[in-house]
Amino acid sequence: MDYYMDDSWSSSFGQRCDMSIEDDSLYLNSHLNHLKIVDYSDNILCVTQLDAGKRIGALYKLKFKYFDLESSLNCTNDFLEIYDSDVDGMTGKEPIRRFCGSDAPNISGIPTQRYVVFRFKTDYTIGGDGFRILATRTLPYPCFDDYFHCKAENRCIDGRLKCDGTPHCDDDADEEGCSVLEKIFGPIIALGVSGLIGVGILIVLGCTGICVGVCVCTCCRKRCARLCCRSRGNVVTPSSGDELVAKKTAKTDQSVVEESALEAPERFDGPMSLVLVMADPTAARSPTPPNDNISPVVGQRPTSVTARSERSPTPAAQQ
Ligand SMILES: [Ca+2]
Ligand SMILES: [Ca+2]
Repeated sequence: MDYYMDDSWSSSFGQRCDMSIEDDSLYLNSHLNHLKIVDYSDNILCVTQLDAGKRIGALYKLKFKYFDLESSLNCTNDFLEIYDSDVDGMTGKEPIRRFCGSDAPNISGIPTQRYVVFRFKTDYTIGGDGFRILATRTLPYPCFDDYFHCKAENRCIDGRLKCDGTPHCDDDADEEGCSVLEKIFGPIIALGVSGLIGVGILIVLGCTGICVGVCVCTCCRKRCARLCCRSRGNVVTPSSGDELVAKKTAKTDQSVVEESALEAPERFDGPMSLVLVMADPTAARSPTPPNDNISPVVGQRPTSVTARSERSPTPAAQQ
């Protein structure tokens, strides 16, 4: 479960300023910033107490996941103070330590009593990523039946913390030997409500980005196709589409064929010209009519050959 020390939030969103919390495992955060993209607020003053419960020897074990507060001399601007006490509520004691800056605080050996109190204060300017603390309630060994023994520190934790996706023992022994399902759902459970909200926001943003990208690409393809057709001299209306473009192209090709047929006598080139060049010497040696020796290739366009032959008399005819 995640709790926050941002007094600008409502308690319904996990804010626990001036409150006491008793839980086997919890995260205490400066504010909602799991992705480290939002600084904590200015002018915060929040005090939160953790209660390890009535069982003899019950203590909280603390572990900083990250820590980043504005640095200042003697931590006078922004700071986090930690107290411990055997009585309910902070009663004017000196803190165990005051923390600021970006180095993860060394909190080994604290707290040593049932109650641990956090006091978070910020000034009017300059923020940071804040902090995120994993607090685990531990009991002395030997353990109760429904507890798990962390051998590394010889303390006991609630059995429900075994294979829940979050390492609680110093050697992570509570996350070893887990089933496949526990390994799949454990990290999801460990995200907590705020973590799941963050993941949901990322998924929505990702899907939105993909949809926008697809729309932009589709529009660009259509626009590029129109520009390409216009550059070839075709007339395309915005609503014509590919089918109309094909019709226009086919019509244009047909017109070219008809024009070529009309202009064929004047545009006699390629293989036809080659036949005429070779036919002239033959005509000089023999007065045989040219149509009798036309090759099959030339026969495809007999009219053109006849017309060109009449305009270009053979040397024999000139003599
Ligand atoms: Ca500050
Ligand atoms: Ca665990």
